[in-house]
Amino acid sequence: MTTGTLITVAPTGAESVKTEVPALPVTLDELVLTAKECEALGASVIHVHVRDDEARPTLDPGRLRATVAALRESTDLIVQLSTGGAVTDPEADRLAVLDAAPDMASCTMGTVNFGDEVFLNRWEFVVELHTRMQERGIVPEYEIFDLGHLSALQRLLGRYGLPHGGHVHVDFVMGVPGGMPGTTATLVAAQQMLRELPEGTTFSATGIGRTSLAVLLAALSTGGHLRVGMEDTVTYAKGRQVESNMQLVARAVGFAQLAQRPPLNTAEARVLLGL
Ligand code: KMH
Ligand code: ZN
Repeated sequence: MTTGTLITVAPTGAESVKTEVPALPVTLDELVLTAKECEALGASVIHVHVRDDEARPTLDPGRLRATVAALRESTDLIVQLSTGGAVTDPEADRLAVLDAAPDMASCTMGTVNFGDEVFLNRWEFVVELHTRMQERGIVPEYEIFDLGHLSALQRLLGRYGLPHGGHVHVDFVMGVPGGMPGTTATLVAAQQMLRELPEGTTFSATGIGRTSLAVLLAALSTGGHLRVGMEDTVTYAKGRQVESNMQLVARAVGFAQLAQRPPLNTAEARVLLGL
């Protein structure tokens, strides 16, 4: 049965530079304002990376705690902190993200070439993230950058058990140079592999850069959910910069409604994700 659409906004990320992308929300005030506006449009989850006073990515524990508190105070959004951080972040800092006690956190299922860099996710590190989240009642979103990451997830769940809440939700992050391509054929292949995972496993999909629309349409037509935002896409159309995260969320909501899969509200999203 096809359900409504879970829409996640990823407003900031760790890669874009504020001076090159002035609309990127980097301060707490900018983030909270964006969050409120995206929630009003139909987003129900926010995937959060924070920045320091110079707008550089940071995993500063105090900032992460303050961000979780501010988002909870001003919105009903499900707060998902990134444990991916930036490619330069050490494992200890990435694990310490969980100390900010978010509702959800990302958990990337393997190492991937990431443009000219490497996004390192050793097996032991992934196991540590998964088991700490189980102990602390934090719901993971398993980030899948390549098809082999789904086999790693099958192995993880087989050895260490289901996540807190019992529901498995993955996000296909497609179109990263070095990861799986952002095409319909690849998305269908990834979706087919979900058959090897626990029944009821759900997926969102994210197309980086110019793959965003192809991935969005493929996800909607295969029963998937959507992640959009300036973490993943800063070009709205050829020659046209994204003006705001709201513009991307509004476009996703429009497509979801056309597909007769309207956005889930935050209460419905909590039920879907086992929160
Ligand atoms: N910034 C990337 C290196 C995540 O948030 O968990 C990792 C990333 C994935 O964005
Ligand atoms: Zn991220």
